[in-house]
Amino acid sequence: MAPPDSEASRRRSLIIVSNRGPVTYDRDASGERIERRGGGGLVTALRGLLEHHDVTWIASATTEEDRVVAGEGGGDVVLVAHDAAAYEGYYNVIANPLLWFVQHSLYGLASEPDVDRAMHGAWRDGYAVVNRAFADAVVAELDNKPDATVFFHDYHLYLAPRMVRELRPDARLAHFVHIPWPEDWSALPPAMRDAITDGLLANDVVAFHTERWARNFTAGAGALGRTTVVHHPISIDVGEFDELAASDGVRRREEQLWPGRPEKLVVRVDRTDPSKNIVRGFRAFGLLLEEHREWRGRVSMLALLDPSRQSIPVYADYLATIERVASAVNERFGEEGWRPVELRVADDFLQSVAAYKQYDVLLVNPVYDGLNLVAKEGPLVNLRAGVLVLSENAGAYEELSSWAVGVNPFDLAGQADALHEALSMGEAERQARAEGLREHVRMNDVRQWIEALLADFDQAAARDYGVSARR
Ligand code: GDG
Repeated sequence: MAPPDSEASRRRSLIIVSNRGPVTYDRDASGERIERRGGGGLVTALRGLLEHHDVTWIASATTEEDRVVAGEGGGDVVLVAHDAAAYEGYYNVIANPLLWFVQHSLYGLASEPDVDRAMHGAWRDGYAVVNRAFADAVVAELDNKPDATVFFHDYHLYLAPRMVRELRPDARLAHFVHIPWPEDWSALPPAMRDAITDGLLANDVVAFHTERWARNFTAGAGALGRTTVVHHPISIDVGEFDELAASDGVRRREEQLWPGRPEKLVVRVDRTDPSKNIVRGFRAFGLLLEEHREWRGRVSMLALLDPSRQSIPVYADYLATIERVASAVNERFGEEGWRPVELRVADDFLQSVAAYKQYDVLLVNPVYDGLNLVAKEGPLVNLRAGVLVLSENAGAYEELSSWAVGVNPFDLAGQADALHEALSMGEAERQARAEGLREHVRMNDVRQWIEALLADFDQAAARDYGVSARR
């Protein structure tokens, strides 16, 4: 075997494995198959790989037509059709909410989680079964591409790497965890948390966005064995965003964004997820209006919220609370001709980009967040030297803190103060901070993220080569 080529730009053989894939299929009214581009930051970030490398992408079949495509086999996208009951347990009981809640520290431990028989059943007959189906699909693909690096994504797939490793001891495996890695996993029974750690440690490379998450993982994992733990923050496709910001669709939405906009606009853009801390954001804004009468009638908060995971009761409840608290702020402070909070619950990505261009303050205050792409996208295209108010628990804070106004996400008073500071900041300071953010994002495009990871895969492969050469 020749030593692996370390040149980062050469064409590679990759198998990407993620729950959601780059495309989903449906049928139109006439019965013709149609292809839809998958959403989300992950798919956008990885799409660049498709152009330059030999990539097979393995993902779950999520529509009826996906299942038909899965049965046909072949192609660069392999869709795995799961048993419906297994998928329900895997996705709606274990991955979201249990793992998501543990990893974002969202549980109030006095009353939740209840790891009851049903949850143990969902772990065994859902999460493990779906992970096994993914592992089998990876092993079948490795038979076609034995030199490929397998690149797993996220918390849906913690068990699959160990399952693959047992069947293919020499496979090259890597895993990127897109969400936080907390210090405290004690809400999970030991068998579950040990299986998660063991699954990840079957990889040659385990990667996180930040040093903080990587450090927590390393501290809890014990002996790392063959695994290298690294951290590289994901980023955005700067060229694509520049084009998008200048596009007709975004310009049209900018004109419609807020006829008769107030003097100052605070914007937030989020999925309706409890980790995003939307309710505390409204409460902090209410506190600002209570304590600083001078802002009444002059500043409004525009919240563009993409409805998320509404089949999970806690998510449906959270959206109801969002609507209630936004109304309460409006009832208390609203006046003829001025609405304090404008809430729009819709999936309209172009509207989000339009709002990025127009904010005076961008509020990104998650309880915890693996990274948070909004904190990079907004400053890249903003036209008003707007100020970023950023949670210290967002992964992006590690990179962006020197230009942002930092907040603790639980500190309502602190967030109200931060909003006041951001709204009152002088022009020169706002310009300097906005420029710092923009330049940082420009210089650290998503390509840097991918190249850094590919270099890590090379290093791991070189190390394995060294080991086998010595044998
Ligand atoms: C996870 C981690 C990590 C905006 N409006 C709409 C819409 N967007 C786009 C944004 C942005 C994306 O959605 C949201 O990305 P985030 O990073 O803020 O958050 P998560 O969805 O929680 O992503 C996160 C990320 O993975 C990548 O590793 O940064 O920490 O939680 O790109 O522009 N998308 C849709 N409709 C909209 O109206 N579909």
